[in-house]
Amino acid sequence: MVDPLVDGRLEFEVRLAGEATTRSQTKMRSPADPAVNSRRVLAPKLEPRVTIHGMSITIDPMTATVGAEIGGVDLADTPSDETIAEIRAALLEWKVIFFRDQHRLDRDSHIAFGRRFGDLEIHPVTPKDQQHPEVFVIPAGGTFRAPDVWHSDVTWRPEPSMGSILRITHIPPLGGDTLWADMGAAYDMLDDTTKEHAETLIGLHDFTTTFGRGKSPEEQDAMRERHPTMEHPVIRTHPETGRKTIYVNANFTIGLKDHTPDQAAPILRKLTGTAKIPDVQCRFRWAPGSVAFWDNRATQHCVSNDFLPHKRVVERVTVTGDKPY
Ligand SMILES: O=C(O)CCC(=O)C(=O)O
Ligand SMILES: [Fe+2]
Repeated sequence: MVDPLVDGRLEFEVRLAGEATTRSQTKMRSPADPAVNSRRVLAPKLEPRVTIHGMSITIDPMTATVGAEIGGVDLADTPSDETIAEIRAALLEWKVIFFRDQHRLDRDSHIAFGRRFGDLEIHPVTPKDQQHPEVFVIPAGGTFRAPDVWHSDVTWRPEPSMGSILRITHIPPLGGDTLWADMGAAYDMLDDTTKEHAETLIGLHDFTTTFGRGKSPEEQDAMRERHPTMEHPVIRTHPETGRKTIYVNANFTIGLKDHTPDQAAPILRKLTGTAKIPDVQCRFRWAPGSVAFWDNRATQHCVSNDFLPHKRVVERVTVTGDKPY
């Protein structure tokens, strides 16, 4: 085992007062690099802001593996192709990235920014008359809860989302943080027997159990016809980093192929429960102008409803992805 602190393979050289900071390794490591599948250690944060030479953005990591705040970019200003490439690299490395003070971002520029990363999907529960159908509005308040079951977005699709970009449009006076879990780090924490077993399993992902709640059986049948239950590997390989991640979630994964509900339940409980381990999480406090961009292939997320009954509204654009393998 290589100890990154002992042999000097640090991710970053941390800036001492007044000194420049450089990144000691190339931006993307290949999946063959043993460091990719082991937990990475950052040097103690003497100066939290990491400035990378030759890059137009700043990256301020929040934990050792997941979450970073990005500075130096106005998302409403049509970032250059080079800046978009840097943002994409930061997303792959930190799995969820945050932008502050994006006060000029509106629905049009939110959509335009999202399109720089791929096609945007239209969520089936988006009201038909919405002028910007790519924007999925998620309101909460009173007794109406924000999504507080750990999940990755739209895993019920045949080709689920690559990433989601979220803008807060109504901030509650307190609380309402969102949490993300690094599902690659969660995979690493499994014992070898569980890893080997999980790799043989196929998860069943369903739209109707969440979005059809409270609807009649007939309506639910119609929904399921439009969005049939999907099969995805329980452990997927990230198509860009090669990282293995746990790809079942407590919201949309309703069972396991070739397993009875009783057989599947304890396995799914164990695997989905890994998102709740604090060591793999980061937590974000929203402020006016905050934007979050996460990789749905690498993370799961969950809102804390500790702000209720106050009002909280967010708007999401969702970049399409490819078939998990
Ligand atoms: O409201 C949030 O912070 C996240 C909601 C959510 O699950 C999503 O936007 O996909
Ligand atoms: Fe979500």
